[in-house]
Amino acid sequence: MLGKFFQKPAPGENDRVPPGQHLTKGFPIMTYGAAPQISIEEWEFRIWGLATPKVLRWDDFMALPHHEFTADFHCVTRWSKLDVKWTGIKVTDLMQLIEVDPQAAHVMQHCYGGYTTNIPLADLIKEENFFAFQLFGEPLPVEHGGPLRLVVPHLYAWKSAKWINGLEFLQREESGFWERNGYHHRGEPWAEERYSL
Ligand SMILES: Nc1nc2c(c(=O)[nH]1)N[C@H]1C(S)=C(S)[C@@H](COP(=O)(O)O)O[C@H]1N2
Ligand SMILES: [Mo]
Repeated sequence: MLGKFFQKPAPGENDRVPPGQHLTKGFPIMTYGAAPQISIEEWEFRIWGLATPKVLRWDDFMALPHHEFTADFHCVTRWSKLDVKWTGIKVTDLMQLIEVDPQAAHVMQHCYGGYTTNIPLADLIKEENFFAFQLFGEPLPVEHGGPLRLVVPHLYAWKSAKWINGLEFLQREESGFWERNGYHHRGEPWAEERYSL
């Protein structure tokens, strides 16, 4: 018999939960180290590596079109949260402002606080990826990456850098923080790309 507290997924939700994941209604905070506090006045976003170097201030970034996004969120520690509501800026819109060398095939995401995570360029520039500055209609809380974080819905959430402050374009893949510590290089939840062997 099913226990009283067993949360049976609603019809249609089951097929949205990748293998080995369970649903959570809350939104856990997963941060390695302390959350950095950055004011909008001091905030900067840098482009470097195999791209024309550029520094964007908060107002430059916010001048890009704003959109609402609903996305599922999958942490490699086995929780998933469906239908997270964000407001943000499409990665593809940011890409219009920057000039990338045709040799670039990988990207390192850099953050305030020193966290890094690598991503193939093709996985970064998907139409559904965005830089979020609101969560459920409120300014993005600091602990969830405010003032601005990346969200890459099709990969495990360690690829969604909180407090992101730069993109370094690379020819070859390099390892970010968790990838150096054994996490998978790509991290596709439907293929359970959790750890590297
Ligand atoms: N800068 C930074 N970004 C980060 C992390 C981090 O520790 N530092 N943790 C990652 C991991 S493992 C996950 S699951 C998600 C968690 O996002 P949340 O804390 O908003 O749930 O952020 C990712 N982005
Ligand atoms: Mo995570």
